[in-house]
Order: sequence, then structure tokens, then C-alpha cells
Amino acid sequence: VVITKTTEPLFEFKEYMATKAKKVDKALNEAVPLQYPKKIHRAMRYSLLAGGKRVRPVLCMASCELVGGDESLAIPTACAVEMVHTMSLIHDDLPCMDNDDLRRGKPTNHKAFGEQTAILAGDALLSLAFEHIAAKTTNVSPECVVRTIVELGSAVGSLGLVAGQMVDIHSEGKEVTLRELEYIHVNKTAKLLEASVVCGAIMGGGSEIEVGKMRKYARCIGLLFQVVDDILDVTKSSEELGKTAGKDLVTDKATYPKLMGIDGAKNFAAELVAQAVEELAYFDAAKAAPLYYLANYIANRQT
Ligand code: GRG
Repeated sequence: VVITKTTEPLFEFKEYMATKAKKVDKALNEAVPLQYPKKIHRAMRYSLLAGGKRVRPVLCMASCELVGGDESLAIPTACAVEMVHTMSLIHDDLPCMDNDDLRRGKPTNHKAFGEQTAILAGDALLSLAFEHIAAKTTNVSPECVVRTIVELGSAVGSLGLVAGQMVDIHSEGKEVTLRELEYIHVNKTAKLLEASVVCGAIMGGGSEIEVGKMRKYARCIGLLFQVVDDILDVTKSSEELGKTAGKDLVTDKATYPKLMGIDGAKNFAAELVAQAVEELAYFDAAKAAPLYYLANYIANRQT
């Protein structure tokens, strides 16, 4: 969707992502040991260690480092945002929600462990996320830890992820305006991405100005993430069906391509990357490189 400027400092983005993701995987593995009762911990580990892209924890760590914090300050928070993300996927896949059988190419949690365990695994991960930040963060002031917990809590609750899911459920089969679609996605998808970035900046000791800039950056990439998701849905199903119109252009589900057309959605995505990058101009270019590339990665990802 978007152009990567050749004037940017050389930066091995793939290597960066892989290194950070490996650290997160190790920390997540340690955060949820396989203990009694084995079934619940097996179910939590099954989804948590199922090979997601780890975009949210990497954003969290990158943001911490951008404001001068050591990556270690943000690792418990990076794990927590991935725990919240994972639990939202487990619950989203349930028969009473999207009723999906597959996630990341594997049976969904309720398919593998049953519905009761899947609900409890989600609940346990949500609870652990907040416990983990409070219990495992070191060398950060209590004020910053509390600010992070408040930020994440508000992103997840009834004015955040839950709000987005609620409005989404209620809009099924109805005509949705662009404003309503934006409300759904800002809450369902963008708020957790925003919290990941903002919490990273808080844990890293960022100033109010820095945290504010990072929030603006995050708002753009949060929405961008969903616009690209919608575009991918259409282009992927077009390829699969060998048709010119993908599934979201022919079903009731509201998407950006449906409301703006594919080209409109692509232009919107390009605008969002440009805005995100603009916020980074405040920071040292070399230090901001990971977040610059992360924005482009979100714009150009194929999965
Ligand atoms: C959060 C308390 C609480 C309840 C859950 C079900 C629900 C409320 C919200 C749904 C949230 C949801 C599923 C949003 C979609 C987010 C999204 C775009 C997921 C895909 O993220 P990727 O591409 O996935 O980062 P991977 O697999 O790479 O981790």
C-alpha cells in the first residue's frame, strides 16, 4: 500500500521483529507455566504461544526504547498486551460470537479444549495480564505502573474492546455508516494497539509531550491495521474465489473497501501511514526507525 522512503537510515526490520518476538515468546512461556490444573494452563498456553505476529508487544517495547527506556522495563507490559489480545481472540472465536473453527491455521481454543475451558482460559489470561504488570515490572515508579494499568484497563473495557465488539454484534445485518464502522474499529482494534504504544512510552519514562506524540502515532496505525485487514480480506477472498469481488463486498459485513471502494481504502491507508510517520518526526530519526518500519509493516503486511 505504501512507499518506504530510501532516505531513511538502514534498518534490518525483519531481524528486529524476529529478535523482539523471540524475547516476548520466552517471557510469555515463563509467565504461564504448565501447572495444576493442567487443562486450563494448557489451554492458555495453546493460544498464547500459537505463533501470532506479536505486533502489539513489539510496538510496546519499541515505544519504551524510543523514549529512552530499557526494553526490560516494558517486557511485562508487552506480555500483558499479548495476553489481552489472545483472550480477545479466544472469546471472539466462541460459538456465541464469531463461531470460528480455525485460528492461525489451528483449531480454535474451544474446538481444542471445549467451550467451558476456552471461556475460562480467556478470563484467566485477562486477569493475569494486569497481575503480571503489577507483579513483574521492576525499576519503574509505582505512578507509572498505575498509569499503565489504567491505560490498558480503559482500552479493554466497556469503552474499549468490549464496546467495539458490542456495537459490532449489534450492527450485524444492518446498514453501517462510515462513522459507525470507525467507532467499531477504533474500539475493537485500535485501542489495544494504542495502549500497547502508550504503555510502552509510559514504562520507558516518556514525558507528557512524548507520550502524546506516541498516542497520535498509535491512533493512526491502529486504524490503519483494520483498514489493511479489510483490504486483505477482500483481496485474499478474491484470489481464493478467482473473482473480482471479495467476500466482504458481497456480504452484509461492513468494511472499508465496501464503504469507500478498494482504491478509496488504499488511499485512506496511505494517508494514515503518512500521518503516523509525521508524529515520529519529533524524535531522533535513527531511534524512531523501528516505529517507522512498524507503520510500514502494518500497511504492507500480507497476513
Ligand atoms: C477484551 C474483555 C474482552 C473481551 C473480548 C471478543 C471481544 C471482547 C473483542 C473482539 C476483539 C477482536 C477479535 C478484534 C480483532 C482484532 C484483530 C484485528 C485481530 C488480528 O490481529 P493480528 O493480525 O493477529 O495481530 P495475530 O494472529 O498475528 O496475533
